[in-house]
Amino acid sequence: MTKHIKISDFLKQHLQGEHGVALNAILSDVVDACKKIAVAIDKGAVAGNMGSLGSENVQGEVQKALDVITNDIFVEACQRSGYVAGMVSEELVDVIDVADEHKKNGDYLLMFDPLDGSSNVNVNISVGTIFSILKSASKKPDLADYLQSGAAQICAGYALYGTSTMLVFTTGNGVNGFTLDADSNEFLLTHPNMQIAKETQEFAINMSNYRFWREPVQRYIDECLQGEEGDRKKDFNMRWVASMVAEVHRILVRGGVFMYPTDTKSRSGKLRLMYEANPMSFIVEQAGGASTTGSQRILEVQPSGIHQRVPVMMGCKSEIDRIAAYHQVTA
Ligand code: AHM
Ligand code: MG
Repeated sequence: MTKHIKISDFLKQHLQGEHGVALNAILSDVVDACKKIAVAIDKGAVAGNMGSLGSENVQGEVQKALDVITNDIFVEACQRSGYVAGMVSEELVDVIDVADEHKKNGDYLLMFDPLDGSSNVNVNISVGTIFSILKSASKKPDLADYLQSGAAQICAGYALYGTSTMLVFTTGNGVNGFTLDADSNEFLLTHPNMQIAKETQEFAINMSNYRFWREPVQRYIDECLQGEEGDRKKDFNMRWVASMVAEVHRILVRGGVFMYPTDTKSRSGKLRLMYEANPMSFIVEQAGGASTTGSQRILEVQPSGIHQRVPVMMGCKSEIDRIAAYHQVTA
């Protein structure tokens, strides 16, 4: 059997330079958090994790929904290193201050979505965790310190809780994927230097929103659907998992594009810039792909709020360039 490198050894070997020590510590905590989240998800209904907030189980104990459980796991694990000055979670309206006992000299910011695709939980389909690390200008960050464009990220990654649990991340030097080995409970490097295929015949979009999309998106999808007989002269396949992590992972492994564009129902798009679109865009670009709002590279969007939404189109570079060009035509 191939001997795979443990993630802890990989971090020691590969994280050097200005952020090396801090990133090693923060990522080690992220690894720990994702392992714990994998266990919580895996237990599912057996642990009573599927209930909604406020409901009671048969013992009269209040059940906690998995999105709250996973948020608490992530915050608890990731404040320990002493390098994190503050966090932002999809689950919490305000920024999260690091507990006093963990406050040291941290000046890094951690943005995360602890359970992406959470509507999949009750039907036992893949979900994920997404994270992004920024450097703060201050050890006591205020809102302005958080509002950095995605180009400033020093690390981004996701965990995918699928048929196996994987952790994929970049620090701006390529993308590497690790699979959780159930025997040793270690993440092992199984997908070194992940690259997005230069050509594709697969797209992922929620087709039920077709009538709400803008013309450039309808045009792109229409052409894909015309297949061999249309201008594209090739047939396209479609996938929709309803979990961005699973869609992006599929694109890293076998190519494609993922789209959650703006539409007349949600004029800013559905997905969140700082802990969904930005980290995934950083990974996709580092794997040779591209990412756009339609009119702008996502990593260059200047955020105005920590929970800001943004239209998202990412994946195979030649397809994303085509989609951006269609937006130019109608701009
Ligand atoms: P969530 O963070 O509340 O789970 O929402 C984000 C998810 C993405 O993972 C996924 O791409 C999208 O919402 C699915 O949306 P839809 O309900 O239109 O299928
Ligand atoms: Mg999400």
